[in-house]
Amino acid sequence: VFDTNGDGFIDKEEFTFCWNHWIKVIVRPVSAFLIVDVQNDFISGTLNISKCNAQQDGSEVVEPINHLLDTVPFDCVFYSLDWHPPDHVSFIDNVHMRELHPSSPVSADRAAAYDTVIFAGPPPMRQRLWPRHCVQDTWGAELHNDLKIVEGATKVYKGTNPEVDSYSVFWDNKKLTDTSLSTQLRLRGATDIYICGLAYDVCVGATIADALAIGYRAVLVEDASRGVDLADIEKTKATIVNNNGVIVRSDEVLPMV
Ligand code: VGL
Ligand code: ZN
Repeated sequence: VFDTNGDGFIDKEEFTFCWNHWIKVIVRPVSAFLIVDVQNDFISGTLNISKCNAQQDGSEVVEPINHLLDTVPFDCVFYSLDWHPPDHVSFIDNVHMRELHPSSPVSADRAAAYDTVIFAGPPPMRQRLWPRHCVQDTWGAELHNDLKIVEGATKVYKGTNPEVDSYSVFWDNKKLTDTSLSTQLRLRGATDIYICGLAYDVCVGATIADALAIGYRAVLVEDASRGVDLADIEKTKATIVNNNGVIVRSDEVLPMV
């Protein structure tokens, strides 16, 4: 990250930048708590993760998240929302709206939810298809009713471009546009991001990968996250650890004394 000119070495300016960053992280940490996509559709609606391969109950994240919000004095709190227009590219029932690339592993007529197709583009774009979910201003897109919404928190909307999906809360999958999250974190001088929510192996995983790539100290709160696929959850964990992220239980995130 700090080899900004990509020559394989950390030169003097790069070292100074790196040092200024890390000394701040160590001496004066500023924490952000990011609650990813705890929305009705993922818990009991059209993309109910309890019906997916891992059969996990998404509603179980609500209690540990509320407990963290009540007990830990995070410097700032963010709630992300998957927020799709009706003609979104990720919806299986929209697959006929756009041309597929000849190399697509499945044709539009045979494609089913959870399959991956390649849209023609240009450029060609791989896309996993999902049941229609989190459509803007519908019940399915609302945050779970029991989730505590703290005062002064910021909501971050993603997946609003009909042509591109957005798993990470930082950027869409093609890195065309960033959400307000990067700006907000920079404005608040955040150094540490605690991430949790749904789905562990999709949006939570993509978000923590980006957070680590940017250079944040990133912590995944495991018991406050639930996912779609057990093998993918294991891959997500390995990626986090291999990139110097931390995985903790919510009872390990202690209020400061
Ligand atoms: C998500 C699938 C499709 C998520 C969003 O929030 O993890 N998963 N869109
Ligand atoms: Zn989505």
